Amino acid sequence: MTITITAFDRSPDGGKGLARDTRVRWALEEAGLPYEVRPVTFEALKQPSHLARNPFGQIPTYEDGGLTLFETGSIVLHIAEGHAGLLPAQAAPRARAISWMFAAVNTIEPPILELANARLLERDQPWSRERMPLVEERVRGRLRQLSAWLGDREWLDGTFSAGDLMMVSVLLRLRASGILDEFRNLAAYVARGEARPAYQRAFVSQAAFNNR
Ligand code: GTB
Repeated sequence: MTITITAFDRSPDGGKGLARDTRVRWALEEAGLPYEVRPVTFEALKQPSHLARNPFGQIPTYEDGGLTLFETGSIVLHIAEGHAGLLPAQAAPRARAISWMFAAVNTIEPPILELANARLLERDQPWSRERMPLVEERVRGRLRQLSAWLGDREWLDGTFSAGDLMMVSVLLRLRASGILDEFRNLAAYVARGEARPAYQRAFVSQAAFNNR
């Protein structure tokens, strides 16, 4: 049975890899798994057939035989648990890699999303300019801590793992703001992730999909 994921019929970024199907494509490429992509329009996202896959009416979802999953963290973990290369075999480093996956979505991603919302959705509000430095500083605060941990390590904890895949994916959303480049080791870390052949394949396929 071929794995099927869902993605925006046309991503608002026009194929820059920022929509969250890219991280699932990347995990599938790292694992060497073939997959199909079902496009979903914004209208179809909120229809019963898609809500049965994801109750929140979002992409991406993952289907394999009888199993349907939503939430990128859970999808990437499921892929990583079943295939070599994304999680260490030994119990302790494996548990630490999973901690980094949670850190990516629970600790680093929320202030980055807050910044994206402030810039995209709230910029016309009368309080937007006044609030922006506060929102940006929350992102910098987390990046300072992450940067201090990373130091001159290549990856977050030993070899590349699903923790790095999730963290790089989350940090990529920041690049356009310029804030990522304030942290030289984090910018280099993200570039190392993007240079992986599996990421390159995922990026090219989502771009081709969005420009089909
Ligand atoms: N926590 C969920 C997960 O990790 O799976 C979040 C999923 C999510 O936010 N999905 C978004 C979605 O379906 C797409 S990725 N939104 C439609 C809706 O909620 O109605 C977010 C996204 C979209 C577009 C860009 N872009 O164009 O730059 C970037 C990120």
